[in-house]
Amino acid sequence: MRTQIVIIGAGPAGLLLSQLLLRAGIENIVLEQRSRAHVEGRIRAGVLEQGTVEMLERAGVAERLHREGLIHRGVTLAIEGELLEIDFDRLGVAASVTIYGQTEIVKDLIEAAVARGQPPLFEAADIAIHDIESERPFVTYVKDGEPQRLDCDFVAGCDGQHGVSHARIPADIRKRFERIYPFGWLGIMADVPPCHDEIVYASHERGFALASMRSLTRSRYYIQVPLDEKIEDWPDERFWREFARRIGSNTKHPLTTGSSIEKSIAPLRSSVTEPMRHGRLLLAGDAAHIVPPTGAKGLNLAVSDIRFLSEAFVAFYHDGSTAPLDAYSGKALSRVWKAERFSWWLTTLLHRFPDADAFTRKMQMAELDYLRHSRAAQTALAENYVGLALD
Ligand code: FAS
Ligand code: PHB
Repeated sequence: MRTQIVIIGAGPAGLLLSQLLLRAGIENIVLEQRSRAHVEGRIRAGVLEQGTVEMLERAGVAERLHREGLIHRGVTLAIEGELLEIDFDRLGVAASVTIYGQTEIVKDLIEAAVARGQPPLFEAADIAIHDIESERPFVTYVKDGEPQRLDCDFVAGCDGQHGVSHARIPADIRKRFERIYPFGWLGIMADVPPCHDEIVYASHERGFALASMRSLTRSRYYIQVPLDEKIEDWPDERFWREFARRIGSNTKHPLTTGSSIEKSIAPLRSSVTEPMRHGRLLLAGDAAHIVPPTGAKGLNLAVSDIRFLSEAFVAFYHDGSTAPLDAYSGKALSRVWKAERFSWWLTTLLHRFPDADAFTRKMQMAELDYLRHSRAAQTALAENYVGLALD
């Protein structure tokens, strides 16, 4: 079988790329190793930059997002329980973020693909990428026990941090930059009203905490935990006690507790693979880079990669121009590194590092004090949080 572009991975990056290309008349097939139910059931991000909303509008899948998403024009820090409001409008940062679960974006994109009669090919096993240094690459996989082959012009590696694509960049060319953090996030989802009207990032002696939401009746909360923590050691009651101590009692609404509908521990790391292209293989999203979720950048970076990549493919197929494809890796990495820096900075500022000495702790407290009193520092945080302008 043949198509123009094979997309590996039906996460937000792969699904959005597929939708944009099809709307531009460019044939593509999405190969996904997991089932549709698994992909649609994964709980991940929740904060969308304005640029992400614009891309979902461009893809024609923003109708439910506009109906159900919550617009936030600020974010709050809780420093040892004392609140600091980062008000985007007051700081002259003319932007907002939208609260809408990544799970919902994935469902909307899959529904659009099914509606146009081109659903992702789920449960495709043993996917392998071939001849990316030629002009006739191909992908092999196994479906229902039958070996298959897809010939194409390009392969888009959108298969996340555990995918096969990034390793297809030759080892003597591939460079990986990484920082592993000595803690993880224990996240809980509960059908309880949020304790604050905005997202709250809490810096506390006992560790970081985050109060987020999915709607006015569903909250998403996290606490920093040591890397070796076991989820079974965290019954809901223990989570709620610890979360309440870290978030403090100054939030706008009292903390409503309830049974968790999801609870999991995710490790944190910063990681970038360079370059994001080799021959006819192009990487996008988590397949190329990982950020600690502190800055709410993971999903948004995936979308900005797809903006650059989809525009480059359109230029290739509509105008025969290869320049945007040749510039893709450099252009995407320029934005990736700025988001990596912001996510690393906010993680380093707000978390308790187990091996930190007294001086490091004093540096954190001094920077938090500076942030509290400096409009310039707050503006810098705000403009990074809402998403830097696309170059
Ligand atoms: P994804 O990982 O979402 O999708 C990759 C897809 O490729 C998956 O469906 C996978 O099954 C498939 N795949 C993998 N290997 C394959 C193979 N060999 N063949 C075929 N398919 C294959 N970001 C935030 O902004 N905020 C958050 O709070 C947040 N929380 C997160 C929590 C967790 C546990 C994780 C892992 C990530 C979190 N992220 C968060 C980041 C996350 O949202 C990613 O940035 C986002 O999913 C990136 O989308 P994709 O690049 O499409 O990768
Ligand atoms: C979430 O709602 O899951 C969320 C919000 C902000 C973050 C990370 C996760 O920085």
